[in-house]
Amino acid sequence: MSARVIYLLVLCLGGTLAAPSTKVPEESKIDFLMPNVQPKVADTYLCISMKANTTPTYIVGFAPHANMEIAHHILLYGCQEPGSKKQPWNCGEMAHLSSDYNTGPVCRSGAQILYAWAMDAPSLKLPEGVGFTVGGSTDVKYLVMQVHYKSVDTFLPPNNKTDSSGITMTTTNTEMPRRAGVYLLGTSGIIPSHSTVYMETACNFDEDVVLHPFAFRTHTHSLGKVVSGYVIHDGQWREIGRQDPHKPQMFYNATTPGLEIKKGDILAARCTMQNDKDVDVSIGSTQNDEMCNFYIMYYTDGDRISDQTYCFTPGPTTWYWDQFERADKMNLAAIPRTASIIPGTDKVIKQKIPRSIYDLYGDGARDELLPADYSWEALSDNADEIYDNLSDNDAELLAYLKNKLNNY
Ligand code: IYT
Ligand code: CU
Ligand code: CU
Repeated sequence: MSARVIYLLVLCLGGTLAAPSTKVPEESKIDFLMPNVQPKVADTYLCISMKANTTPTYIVGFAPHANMEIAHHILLYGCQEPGSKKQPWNCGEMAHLSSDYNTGPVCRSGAQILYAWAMDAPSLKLPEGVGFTVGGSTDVKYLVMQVHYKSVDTFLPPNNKTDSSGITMTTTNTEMPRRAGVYLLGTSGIIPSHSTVYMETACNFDEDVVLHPFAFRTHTHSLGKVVSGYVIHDGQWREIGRQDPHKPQMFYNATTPGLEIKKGDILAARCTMQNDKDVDVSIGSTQNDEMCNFYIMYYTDGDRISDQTYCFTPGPTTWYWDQFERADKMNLAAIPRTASIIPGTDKVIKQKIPRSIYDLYGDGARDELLPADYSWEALSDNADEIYDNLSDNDAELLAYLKNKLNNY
């Protein structure tokens, strides 16, 4: 059953691509749906793949077919090679041993996100004349769709239902005047126990192509409070997007319309993370780890997209925006105050460090420690415990601060 559905899907895509191209864009709808799956373990992530054709196809629209009671999120990836040949397969961040499905990564190589849906969010509309190019000579040889089944009650007795959630894509063979792409900003790093830290990343945009960002997506696990992304042009910070990562993690319209990203500009993002746990949390791939991601969806006028597709920097406790090689061009005094404000609220979420560090340097020192809006607050709770119990990461944070102080 499942194999046949996939086979039909592949035939369908092949059929569309074989049609002769005409002047008027001829659009087709392609269903990319789960083949009546029945995951039995909560938090199962299932993937299916579809081969793209040898001639380019332009995806000009996405419509989700899902219901938030069943599918928590859907991600559409472009891959050079899919994570498995068996359909469907378990492609979760922590593959479940008890799963009925074969496990594997989403993509074996060349992963990039093309579309995201989550929790009954409305469908994303691409701007006029914009399409994602897949197949042909592009890096997208396969499309892979991942569906997150958070609760599996409907699949168990007595209901025993099956699911066919997915996406309907609107495609055409007619070349689109504008091409869409996705650029990912992220960090590595550590969020020390009982602290609030900024995970920051910055990169030069150094390509001879102008990007028009029109949508953005944020991604953290549970410790993210707010994620914001910017383009800095001649020392001026412009917000591409800012979101509470506890809201559905889909693509939202850019918060500043009409922005451009040009050669020589700096792209920057910050995740404000709060760790109230008794253990340090690192960036990593499982749900027990954290992530700090800011995705920019853009279009270009023409057929060329950015060759650079991502930017990752180390993050806390050693790397902040002021460590960037071109920090002098960032105008750190102009970091928007809102960078660490959750949309719809008005309080700046400041970095907080364990009392132990604060005690060592006191008020004056704290103010000297970090530039711009890097004001730190000392934690009042757990102060004594933490003081007696400096973890390795606190020690690292301390070393960093000491080093800063020595430079004055
Ligand atoms: C460590 C981390 O930040 N992982 C992210 C970013 C990432 C995206 C892709 C990493 C790799 C990729 O191929 I595409 I390697 C991460 O895993 N983000 C998740 C999805 O896996 C994409 C997310 O929902 O944004
Ligand atoms: Cu999900
Ligand atoms: Cu993640």
